[in-house]
Amino acid sequence: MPRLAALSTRLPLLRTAVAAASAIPRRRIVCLLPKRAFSLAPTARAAAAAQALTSAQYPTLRRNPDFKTLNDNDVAFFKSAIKSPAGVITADTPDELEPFNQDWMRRFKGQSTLVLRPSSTSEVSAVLKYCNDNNIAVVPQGGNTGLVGGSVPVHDEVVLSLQNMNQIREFDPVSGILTCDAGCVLEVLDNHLAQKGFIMPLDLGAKGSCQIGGNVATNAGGLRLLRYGSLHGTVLSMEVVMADGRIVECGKPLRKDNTGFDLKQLFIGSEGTLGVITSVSILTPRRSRAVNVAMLGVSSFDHLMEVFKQAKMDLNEILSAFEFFDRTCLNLVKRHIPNVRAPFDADTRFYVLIETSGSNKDHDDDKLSTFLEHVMTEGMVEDGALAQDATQAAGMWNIRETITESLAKEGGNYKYDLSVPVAQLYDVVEEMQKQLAERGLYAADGSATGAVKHVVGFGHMGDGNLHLNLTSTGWTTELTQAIEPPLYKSIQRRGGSISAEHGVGLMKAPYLSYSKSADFIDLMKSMKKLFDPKGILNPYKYFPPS
Ligand code: FAD
Ligand code: 2HG
Ligand code: ZN
Repeated sequence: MPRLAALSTRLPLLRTAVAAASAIPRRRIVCLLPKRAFSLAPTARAAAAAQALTSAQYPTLRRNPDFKTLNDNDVAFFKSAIKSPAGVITADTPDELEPFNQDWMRRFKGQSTLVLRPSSTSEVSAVLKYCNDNNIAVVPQGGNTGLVGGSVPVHDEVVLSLQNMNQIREFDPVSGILTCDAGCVLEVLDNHLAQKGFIMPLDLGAKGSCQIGGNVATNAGGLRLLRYGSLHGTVLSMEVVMADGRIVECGKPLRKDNTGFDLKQLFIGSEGTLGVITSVSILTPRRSRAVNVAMLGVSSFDHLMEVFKQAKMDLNEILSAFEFFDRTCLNLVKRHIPNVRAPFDADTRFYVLIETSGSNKDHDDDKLSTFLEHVMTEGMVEDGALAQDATQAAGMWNIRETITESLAKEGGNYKYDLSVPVAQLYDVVEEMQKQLAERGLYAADGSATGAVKHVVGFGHMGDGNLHLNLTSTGWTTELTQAIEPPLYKSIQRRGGSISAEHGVGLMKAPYLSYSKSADFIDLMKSMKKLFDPKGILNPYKYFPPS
């Protein structure tokens, strides 16, 4: 992979490099990599066994006594309502039950004794009607990759998993509209579309496990949002089962439909609190013919912003990703992920991964060449590399996409996904480092000797979305208190949002007022009452505890 730094040889090199890079196949190759985001080392597994129950971590979240405790008759009903013998998992098989009670971070642990895996919308409807009639609390669950504790029970709620609802219903190659069951795994959908020359408008590191229903329920952002926009724009319609079992079509698979309220928008990002999404129609774009990926090393955040501005100016409509990560992120990936090599040696404070996707290779290569020339001659970039082939491009994406997994391997991991004005993204990280250092909780010299070992920043710079992560030996109330109220106050002061993409779940419910007014929250509660009067859907989450 040619270095971009040596100015004397840069231009000829660059031209060759760009030309060669355009040979990258249309399909992003990360999806060919093994599904690695979900393995944890044996030590982490042992820690999971010792993991405290959520109800013990949050003693004030008492079980709502109005909810029924399951009995044999209830289980018998569910076994009759769900036809597939594998559709009901009970406490008789604790090993099978356990993964549904445990979140991806191994931070939250519920106590459900029943998992239901219906195979059709009518089965979901029968289950919910029964639960509603009998006051049985339910947690809808997709791929269980959520990062805010929303997808697992707090107490003994029944888990309603969409795993067995995984059929692609229809794809129209003229309009690009895909209609599928909510339980379809994102990567499976993307691979299906790739064969037809289309692409899913969203992509996340969790693609091998997360489901489209879960993506819609969390309004997931991810790596392609810069290019294709949010799910609020691309989801055209959905089928939802209400808490009382009614099946409601929210819209039609049409681009334009101005009849009635646009109710689907309410379900996008409702995190299983208003209804269970059973199918989704989504607008999918053509897959780009020419894809280029470059990774650049940058010495300061000011330079990073300059590079971003230049990328928007020079690459404009072909810019499809602008992701950044700091030096510690790269070092952790190198430490924890096998066979990772940075594409160049320069040790810079920040790294940026830039992707372009277009339909005309020569046009894209020219634009990228102009951009790289600008950022190098004007000293914005210290070093960089341009992927020469699909393997190199995958290697670069692999670094960015395995940051989350690397952080998880460090032990306890405090995660914050924040929206702030782009210029302030890294100020939030530095402010946290300073504040924890002043309290003796973090060693600012990088020796990782404090209660908090690392405070890192990375994320979707193009979307103004920072992922602030802290690693420590575990999660404690003291540490949480030292981090969260000051952080959320700072975000409020900056006019930001306490969740850019992961949602509210259990983790951020007490802090919702930092992003939403009291009147707004009241209105949300009224909506909840209307959609789910008995409050059986995903209780204890999303709304501030009263
Ligand atoms: P789950 O985790 O199972 O559920 C999430 C929430 O949605 C829960 O509240 C649940 O009750 C509800 N829910 C699930 N399915 C349904 C349904 N059918 N109907 C109603 N409610 C439902 N997120 C991003 O936004 N951007 C990223 O780039 C990103 N990268 C990630 C990378 C890794 C390695 C990991 C582990 C996670 C990442 N996430 C990211 C977070 C997570 O993957 C997303 O939030 C994802 O959309 C969750 O989908 P899921 O199917 O796993 O849902
Ligand atoms: C990402 O962008 C995900 O990689 C996960 O949203 C972020 O681990 C995190 O904090
Ligand atoms: Zn993200």
